[in-house]
Amino acid sequence: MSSNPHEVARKAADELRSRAGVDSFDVALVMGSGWVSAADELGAAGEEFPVHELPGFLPPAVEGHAGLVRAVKAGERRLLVFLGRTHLYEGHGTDAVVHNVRTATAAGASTVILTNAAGSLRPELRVGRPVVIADHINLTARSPLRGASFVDLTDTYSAALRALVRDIDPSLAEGVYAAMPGPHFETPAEIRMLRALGADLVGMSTALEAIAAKEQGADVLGLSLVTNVAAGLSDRPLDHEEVLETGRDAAPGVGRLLAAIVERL
Ligand code: 6GU
Repeated sequence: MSSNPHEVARKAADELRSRAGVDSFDVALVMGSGWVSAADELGAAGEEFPVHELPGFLPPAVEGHAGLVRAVKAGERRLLVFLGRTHLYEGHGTDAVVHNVRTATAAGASTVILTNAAGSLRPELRVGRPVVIADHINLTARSPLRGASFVDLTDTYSAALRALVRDIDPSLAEGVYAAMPGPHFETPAEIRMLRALGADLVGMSTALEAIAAKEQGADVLGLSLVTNVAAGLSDRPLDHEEVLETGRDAAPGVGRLLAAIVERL
């Protein structure tokens, strides 16, 4: 992205609001691998179109990342739902990765819900279950911020939103998400390292978007769907198809959870 990325995000937000016929959005949701069909549970879908029609967005690269943006009305709440995201491993840099969040906050969203597919590092975090992200370890060696933007990441994943989710479903576990650059999965030795570092989940997204959302003053909720057990912790080989399949099976349940969360915001 050549010009100021925040400027491009404001342009994208303006075009989005005008196409959706909405003055301002309240909540943004980013639906990661395995979460896309869960979006259908959120409420009445309004305008929907390929996100790359907006300034600054790239065409999708990976199967299962639909690359659509949808306006949804859920009661009084205006939701902005991204079906798919740009990942760092696509090679377009951090501005491309967080352009969704910057566009959403520029369009008024003060709550950002980030969802993803993750590998589990703990036996209690079972395949097919959503896990509330308590914190992250950003191992991408990148930041979406530039210059003297010393954002406090103490409460990156809002304690209030985490409490709300666990009030809705007290059986949900919480975990620390390790963000890796990908696109390969980890070696068993790297998974042992991540466990030693205090991670419970591993994936290739979310952390940079959460940082960008905090820079804009938004409250962030992170939810991982455990789609597989990480390398060396099970006999099963890892593949992207397994990730998508688990997501499809879990979609109605996690969709109802999201709908319940949005209703109570
Ligand atoms: Cl095991 N690793 C990473 N980096 N991303 C994942 C994953 C594992 N499982 C789902 N996404």
